[in-house]
Amino acid sequence: MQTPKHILAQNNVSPSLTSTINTVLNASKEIALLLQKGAMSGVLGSAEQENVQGETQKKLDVISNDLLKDMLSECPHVAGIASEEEDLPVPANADGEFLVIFDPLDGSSNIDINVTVGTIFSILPSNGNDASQEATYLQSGRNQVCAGYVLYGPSTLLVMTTGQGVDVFTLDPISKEFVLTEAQSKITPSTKEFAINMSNQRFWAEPIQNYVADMLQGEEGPLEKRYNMRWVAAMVADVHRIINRGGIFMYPWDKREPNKPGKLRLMYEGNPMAMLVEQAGGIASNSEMNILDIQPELIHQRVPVILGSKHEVEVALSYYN
Ligand code: AFP
Repeated sequence: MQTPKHILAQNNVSPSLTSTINTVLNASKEIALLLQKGAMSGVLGSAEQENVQGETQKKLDVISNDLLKDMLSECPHVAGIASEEEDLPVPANADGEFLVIFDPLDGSSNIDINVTVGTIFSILPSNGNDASQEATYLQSGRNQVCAGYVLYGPSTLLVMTTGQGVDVFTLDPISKEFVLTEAQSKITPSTKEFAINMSNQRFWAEPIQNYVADMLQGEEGPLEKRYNMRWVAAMVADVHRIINRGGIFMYPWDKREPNKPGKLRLMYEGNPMAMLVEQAGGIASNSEMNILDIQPELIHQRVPVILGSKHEVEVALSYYN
C-alpha cells in the first residue's frame, strides 16, 4: 500500500512541501465526510451570501473554504492562502515557504443534487515575499510546485502532480488513507469525446463555432469522426474523465460579459488543471498560448480554457490560425 507520503518521499519532495500537501489532504478528508453525510449534516443549500465573483455561495462552499483556510493557517510551512471564495489573499506564517491557492468546492451547483464536486489546489513558492500582497501570488503556472484535486464522487480520489507525472490515489474509507491506485496516469492523445456547455454556442467566437460545428457533423464532416458529448458542470469531474479516457474540455471566451475573458479562474482552476494535463501528456491552452505561460495580473483573473488529448487540442487550436 503506497500513500501520498511514500510517493512524495520517492520523488524527493521536501518535508515542508509534503507537510503542506498533507494539510490540504487532511482538510479534504473532512470535506469528504461532510459530503457523505449530505442533508444529515445540515450543510446543503445556500449560505445566502455572495462570493467575490458575485456567485451565491453554497453552505458547503463556505464550510470547505473555512476548513482549508483554518487548517492551512496552522501549518508552519504555509506563508499565505488565496481562495476562490476569499476577496483577498490571507497571510498565514511569515516564515512559510509556500502559497496555497484553491477552489474549495468546484462544481458547487452539483452539491444539492448529489453529483460529483471537487477541491482543486495549487502550491507556489512564496520566495520570502509578503503573503498579504496580491502581487506575491501573481506567478505563472510554471512556478507551481504541486497541483492536484480531490474528487468527491462514488469514491473519493486524489489526483496530484509535483512535476514528476500524475498519480491517482483512492481514499480508503476504513483506514482513512489515500492509497495509490494508478501511477503515472497518461491522457490518450486522440479522442472522440468533447465537453462544452452547448447552451453558450451563440456567444462563442467564430473559431470555436466552426470547430464544434465540424465535430457535430460526425463521420460525414471534415474531422471524419463520430463524437460524443459530456458535461458535468464541474471542471474537476470533466478533467478527471479526460485524464482517465481522453477527451477535450472547452470553456472558451464568449461575448456574454466582454470584460471577462472566460468563466474559469486562472489561478484556482486553469493553472492547476493545466499542470496536471501537461504532466499527463495533454495540452492546456487559452487559444493563444499555453495556460502555464500566462503571467497573471489579478488573483481572480478569468481565462478561456481548451485542454485535453494532445492531438484533439491541436486540431481545435488550428481553427484559430
Ligand atoms: P461553480 O463551482 O461555481 O459551480 O462553477 C463550476 C465551474 O466553474 C466549472 O467547474 C464548470 O466547468 C463550470 O463552472 C460550469 O459552468 P456552466 O454553469 O456554464 O455549466
